[in-house]
Amino acid sequence: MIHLQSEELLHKTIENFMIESDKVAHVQIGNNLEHALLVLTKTGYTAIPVLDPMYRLHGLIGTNMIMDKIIGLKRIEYEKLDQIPVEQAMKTDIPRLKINDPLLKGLGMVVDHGFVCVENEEQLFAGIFTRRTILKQLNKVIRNFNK
Ligand code: 2BA
Repeated sequence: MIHLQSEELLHKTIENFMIESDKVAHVQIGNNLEHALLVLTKTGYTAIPVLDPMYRLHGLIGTNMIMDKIIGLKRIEYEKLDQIPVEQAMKTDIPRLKINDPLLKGLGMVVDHGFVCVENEEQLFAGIFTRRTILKQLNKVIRNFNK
């Protein structure tokens, strides 16, 4: 029975476990690094998706990428923050999931990534699949297993 429960879980799709796009903090192409740093600081996340107005996913922007862009030879050049658009600092080579991908695929990906962006059939951003979500589910299965 317990084995069956975990089998059922692993055969569910990513759509059942993702954080929906309207609850995901993001920045838009064209926003500058000052705005991105503000969003990251206010939300408390270390990295968030970069989208365009059509909700297509272009990359991820994180505090480390912003700092890397403004570190000069002798000092941190904060005055550059409002001159550089996010697309010049974001990471574009990022893992992606589809809403219909099996949970097991997502599980493998969050071993190396804190979260993975999810796209729908129209290649539009649908949400994110996070390490916390899958750990919560596994925690439930393991606790039931021990009952
Ligand atoms: P981090 O920002 O590095 O956060 C690492 C973990 O710290 C999160 O794991 C979560 O457990 C906790 N955490 C950080 N900030 C939080 C906050 N404001 N509220 C609640 N918990 C917070 P996960 O939840 O597995 O998230 C993994 C990564 O996914 C995060 O890494 C962040 O980059 C991204 N993320 C998660 N939720 C997001 C959201 N609603 N919008 C944008 N990005 C999100």
